[in-house]
Amino acid sequence: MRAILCIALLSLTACTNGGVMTPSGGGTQAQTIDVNLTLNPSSQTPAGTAGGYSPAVINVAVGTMLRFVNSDGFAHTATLIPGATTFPAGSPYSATAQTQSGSALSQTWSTGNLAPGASSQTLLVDRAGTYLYGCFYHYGGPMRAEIVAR
Ligand SMILES: [Cu+2]
Repeated sequence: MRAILCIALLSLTACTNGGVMTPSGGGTQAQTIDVNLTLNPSSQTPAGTAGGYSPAVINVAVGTMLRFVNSDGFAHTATLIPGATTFPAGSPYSATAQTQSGSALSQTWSTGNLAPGASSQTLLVDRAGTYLYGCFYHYGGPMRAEIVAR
């Protein structure tokens, strides 16, 4: 009985160390996208002009988790533009973007209003593909970016 407990504890320790050392491994550690219209400059991407999020294009592995953190001094959202391969010229959003929804990248999702300093829900990277998203308030800023899941 005592030996079994000891082995269990050793396994837990090994798991924790592995999770910290491996950027995309483990599954519990979410990758973070910084949300900041003030500090993240606009840049050109294959989908059009991005800005307000860092990185502007993030590469993630299927099976990992993503989270948005607002480091700006005012509110933003990060909201999927369903089915888009280039950024639409005008805002694609309705007021529903202001309410948090979704937990999987390939389905409809929005962080809702992210107050200064706030973190979003985690999104499971459930399916390979290119996902464009932006901010309900500052889409034309431009405030939009891209997630590439493989
Ligand atoms: Cu914004």
